[in-house]
Amino acid sequence: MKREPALVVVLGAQWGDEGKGKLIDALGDAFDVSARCNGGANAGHTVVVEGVKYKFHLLPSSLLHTHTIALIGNGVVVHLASMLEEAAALEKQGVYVMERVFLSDRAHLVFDYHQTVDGLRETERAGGKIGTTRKGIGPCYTSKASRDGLRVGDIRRFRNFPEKYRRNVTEQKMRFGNFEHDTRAEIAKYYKLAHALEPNITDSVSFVNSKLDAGIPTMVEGANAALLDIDFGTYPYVTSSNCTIGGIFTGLGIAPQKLKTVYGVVKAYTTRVGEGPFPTEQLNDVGKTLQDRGFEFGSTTGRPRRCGWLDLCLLKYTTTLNGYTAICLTKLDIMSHFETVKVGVKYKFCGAALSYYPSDLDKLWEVEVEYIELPGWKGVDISHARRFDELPLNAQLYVKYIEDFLEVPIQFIGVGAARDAIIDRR
Ligand code: 2SA
Ligand code: GDP
Ligand code: MG
Repeated sequence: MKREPALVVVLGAQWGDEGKGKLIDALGDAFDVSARCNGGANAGHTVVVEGVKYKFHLLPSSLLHTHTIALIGNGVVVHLASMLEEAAALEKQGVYVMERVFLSDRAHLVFDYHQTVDGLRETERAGGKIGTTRKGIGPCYTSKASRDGLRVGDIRRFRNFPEKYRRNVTEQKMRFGNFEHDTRAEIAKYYKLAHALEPNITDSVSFVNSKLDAGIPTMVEGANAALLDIDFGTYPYVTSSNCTIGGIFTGLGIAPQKLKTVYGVVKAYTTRVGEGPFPTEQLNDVGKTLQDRGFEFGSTTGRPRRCGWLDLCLLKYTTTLNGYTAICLTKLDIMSHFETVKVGVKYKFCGAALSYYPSDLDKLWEVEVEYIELPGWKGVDISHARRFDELPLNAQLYVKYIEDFLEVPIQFIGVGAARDAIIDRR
């Protein structure tokens, strides 16, 4: 692939699982540094190379490129044991990463008790569950915002760690009851981890900015997606980090002027895992076909993903939020199963068209979606197409319709899970 300008960001444009990992890997060869800025091991990014599947959760998906060094930024929440397990799984597949992974000393630590509390909170919510991944993400960001969190830097300067840790566990138990937790063993575990990970811990602000200032090509890997953003998503059915563009700057400590390219990753249809409103959801054969053909199951939890038609109202909103300079449209091959394909183009509430994306969930649960119907390309295998003009005319029209609606060029089109199953229109 061609060389890119110094700083490129890849962001999820819908409710996640758009295929960010696939694009990140496909572009990865052109970048020397790759950084995560938000979320934690709730993310699940799948990369397929020469028939082998690699899964990334907390570690950046660019790591298959052996020249890449990876940074886990201050905005990320890190469960160290999961990170090491993930690294070990990659090692079993022949990919050695830990010497190339750097952790921000400002990143907050996710502890096992955060994961326990995540589950207990979900049980408490009863009918109002969020459908979290139970990876402790929300409770860890809660600790961060309430200023009780422990950071990666705290294991380095271990002196105050045990006391703070004990206090936090006691507080959680006061709130959630006496759950099982071996505090002493955990503290000992972190003492050992501190030594093992000492070479990986860094001041990430100077780390990333020195690379950028030296013109070293750097990619930021957004995790989760715009409609899961804590501020702009379908709150409270969201994750606990900023998955939109602002999360790049607060999650890494870089200045916005340095950013030239923002790739929005858009799945050719829509999926959502977890609870919450989903206006174009298809609880019928269409949804089932998308789920089966697209193999729509969570990469982290294995949960089935809810499926529906492409929602351009949602995408117009996230285009405004994120300012995509270009789009990667993924899984176009999965759309080869329909006589006609529908695209949501307008939301109506009580008969009137909405001119904005509502924050009010009562509206979002109720909106009526107006669709346009386009001719399909049923039965045509597009997985071998590598140029736009190799796509059937109706598939080209579908792409052009989206491009015209969003007024953003679609520079990449995914036609299969494999690294090379992509049309690069740059
Ligand atoms: P959490 O665990 O607190 O972040 O959950 C809050 C909401 O965010 C959703 N969420 C996700 N949505 C899509 N994909 C995610 N990653 C995995 C994947 C999900 C999986 O790649 O498939 O395996 O289930 C992800 N992570 C968080 C979550 O469903 C809640 O709606
Ligand atoms: P992410 O969270 O955005 O990185 O996406 P996930 O990896 O969770 O889910 C996307 C799934 O679709 C993965 O299994 C990918 O291997 C797969 N995938 C990505 N792009 C394409 C594509 O263009 N076509 C097909 N058929 N699969 C794709
Ligand atoms: Mg995913």
